[in-house]
Amino acid sequence: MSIKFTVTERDGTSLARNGILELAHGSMETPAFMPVGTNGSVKAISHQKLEEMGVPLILGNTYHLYLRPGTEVIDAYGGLHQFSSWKGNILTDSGGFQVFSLATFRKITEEGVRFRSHIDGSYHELTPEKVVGIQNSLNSDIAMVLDVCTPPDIEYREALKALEITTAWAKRSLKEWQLHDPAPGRALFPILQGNFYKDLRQRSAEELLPLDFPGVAVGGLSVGEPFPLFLEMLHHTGELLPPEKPHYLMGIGTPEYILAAVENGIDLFDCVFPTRIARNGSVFTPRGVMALKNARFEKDTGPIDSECDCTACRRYSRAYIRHLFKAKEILGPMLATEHNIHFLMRMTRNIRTAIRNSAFREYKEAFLDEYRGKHT
Ligand code: PRF
Ligand code: ZN
Repeated sequence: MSIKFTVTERDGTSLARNGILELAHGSMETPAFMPVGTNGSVKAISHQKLEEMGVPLILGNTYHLYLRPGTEVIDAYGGLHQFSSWKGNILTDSGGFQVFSLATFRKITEEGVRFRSHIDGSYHELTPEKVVGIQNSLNSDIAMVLDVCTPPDIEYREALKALEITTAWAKRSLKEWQLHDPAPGRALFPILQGNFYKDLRQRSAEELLPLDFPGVAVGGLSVGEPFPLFLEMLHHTGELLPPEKPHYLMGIGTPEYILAAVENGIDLFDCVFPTRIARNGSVFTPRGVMALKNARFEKDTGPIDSECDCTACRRYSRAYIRHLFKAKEILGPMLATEHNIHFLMRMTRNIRTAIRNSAFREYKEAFLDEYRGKHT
C-alpha cells in the first residue's frame, strides 16, 4: 500500500467525514486546506511560519518547477523537500491546468501537450510519462496525472475528447509510476474530468476508479462556472467517489467553496485565492472579506479579527497594516498572508470538530449566516 487513509468519523447528515492521511512526510488530519507554493515557496510567508501554524501539506507546480529551476537542479538535491528545506508533505499538480492557464501557446495531441513557456517563450512538450518522471525527481508525496481541464460552455464532443485523452493519459501515467517502484508514503492520483456533463462525469469515474489509484482528485470544477452549477456537479461527482479513499477537489479555497466541498465528501483542497487576495490587502474575517486598504480603517486600532491568534492579529492594528499596504511595505502582504492561512487552518479545525460532533450542517449554517450577514 503506497499511502494509508483512514476515515475516523462521519457526519450523520452529509458526506462530510474526518480522516487521517499518512504520507511519507508525516500524517495529517483531514479535511485539510493546502496552501499553494507554486515555485516551492508559499508566496510572502516563510516555511517556519507555516510550520508554526501546523500546515502539514503544501502544493507545488510541476509546470513551474520543470521550467525553472528545472529537474537537473532539483535532482542534484534529491528532491523538492531538500532543495526547499520543507519538512512537511508536498503535493505536486501535474501541469495540465497550468499549461492551459499560463502557456502562450498550447497544442494537445494524444501523445501529450506542446506549449510555449510563459517565462521565455521556449517550446516544450509534456507527456504523461514525462510528468510522472518530473514528479519523481521532485519526490512529491502526492503526484498528479497529466489531465485535460476544459472551460465551461464547451460542446459535448469536445468535452468527450478531453475525457478520453484524460483517461488514456491516466493509464499511461500509472504504468510509468509502477515501473519506477515509488517509495512507501508516495502516491499518484488520477483526476476526474467530464466538464459540466453529468454522464461524462460518471463515465470519467467509471473509467478511472477501477484502475485502483490510492486516492482520487476532482478536476475541471471552479473554472469560471456559476456557483449553483459548481454545486450541482460537485454533488453529482461526490457521490461517485470511493468512500474509503482520499478525495481531493482541485483549485478551491474560499470559505463557501470549502464548506460545499466538505459537505460532499472532499478531504483535501488547495487554492491560490487566500494568499493572492492577501497580497492585495484583502483578509478573511468571520464576517466576510475585509479590504484593508479601505479608508475606513485609517485610524482603526483593532486587530483584523479579534478571534484570531495569528501574529498579525495579536500584534498589529488594522490601521497599521493598512498603512503598510499604502506605503507598499513588504510586511503588509506577509501579515495578511499569515492571517488568511491561519484563518483557514482554524476553519478546517472547527469543521473537523463539528464533524466529530455530528454537527457539520449546523456549523456550516452558523458560519455562513455570520460570513454573509455583514461584510465589514
Ligand atoms: N486539473 C489540474 N489541476 C487543476 C485543475 C484541474 O482540473 C483545477 C480545476 N479547478 C485546478 N487545478 N491538473
Ligand atoms: Zn489573524
